[in-house]
Amino acid sequence: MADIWFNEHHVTGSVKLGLNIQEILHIEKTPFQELQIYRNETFGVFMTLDGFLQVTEKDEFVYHDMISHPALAVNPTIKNVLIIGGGDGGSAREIARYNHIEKIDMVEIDGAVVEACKKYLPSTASVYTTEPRLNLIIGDGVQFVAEAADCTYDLILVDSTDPAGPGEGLFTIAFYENCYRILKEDGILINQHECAFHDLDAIQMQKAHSKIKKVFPIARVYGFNIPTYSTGYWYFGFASKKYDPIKDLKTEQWENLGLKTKYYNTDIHIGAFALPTYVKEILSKA
Ligand code: AG3
Repeated sequence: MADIWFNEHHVTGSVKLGLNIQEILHIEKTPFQELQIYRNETFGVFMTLDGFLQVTEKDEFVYHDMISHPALAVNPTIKNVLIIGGGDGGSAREIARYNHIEKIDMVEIDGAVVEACKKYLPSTASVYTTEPRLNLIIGDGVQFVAEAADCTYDLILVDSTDPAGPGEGLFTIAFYENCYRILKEDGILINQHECAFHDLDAIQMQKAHSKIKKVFPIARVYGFNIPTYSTGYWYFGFASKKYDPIKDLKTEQWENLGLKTKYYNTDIHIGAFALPTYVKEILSKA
C-alpha cells in the first residue's frame, strides 16, 4: 500500500488524525473550497472540504442518524423540511425515510460537492435520483433563509462545515433569527455544533450556543460518537420554539414506525442530551 496519507489537524502542530489513501478519486478547487475524495481501506470512500473530514462511508450513518431522527421523534407530524448544506445527500436520505414528509428543500452552496458525491458516494447521494420530494437548490443558505417566507418549515437542519470558509454565515445571529422566523410556531432547528474538547473548537461551540440561546426559547446540545471527527465525539444543537427534546419525545410513536437505524434509538436519544461536566460548563458560560 502506498504511503500517502490524508491528515486532519485537530490542534495545529500537535494533534492530527490520519487516514491512509488507498486511492485518489477526485481533487477539485471549486469556487468555494478544496474538495477531495479518497478511498481508505477501513473507512471506505471519504470526502474532505478544505482539509476537514466531512463523510466516510463507514461512519456517516452516525452523523446522519443523529442529525435527522431526534427531531422526527419529538415531532412526528413534521411535513416540510429545509436542509442547509448537506450536499453529500446523507441528511436528505434519512429524512426521506419518513413517508409522512411532504417536501424537503435543500440549499447547498457548492454544486461541485453534489456532483462529486453522485459519482463517488452513492450510499448518501443516490437520494438525488430516487427522491421526488427532494428539491435541490444550488445557492447560498444565508440568502435563502433571508428571503424565505415566515412560518414555512417544521424543521431546519443545518448540515454545515465548520464556521470558517463557506460555512461561516451559518453561525451568525442574523442566520438564526431568519431560521426562527421561517419556522412554524412549533418549529425545530438542528445545527452542526462542533466539538467541545480542544480549546479552539470549544470556543466555536460556545459562541454558536450563546447566539442560538438568544433567539430560541429552548436551546439544547446533544452528542454522538463519530470515530473520524476530532476526538471521536461531536455535537448537534436542538433549538425549538415549543418542544423540549426529552419531555416531548414520542418514544412509542417513533418505535411504531419500525424504522431500522444503526445508531439512533430512543435510549440514545435521551442519553445524547446528558453532557459531560466540562461541556456543561462551556455551555453555561455561553
Ligand atoms: N459536515 C461537517 C461536520 C463537521 C466536520 N468538521 C471537522 N471534521 N472538523 C458533515 C456533512 C455530512 N453531511
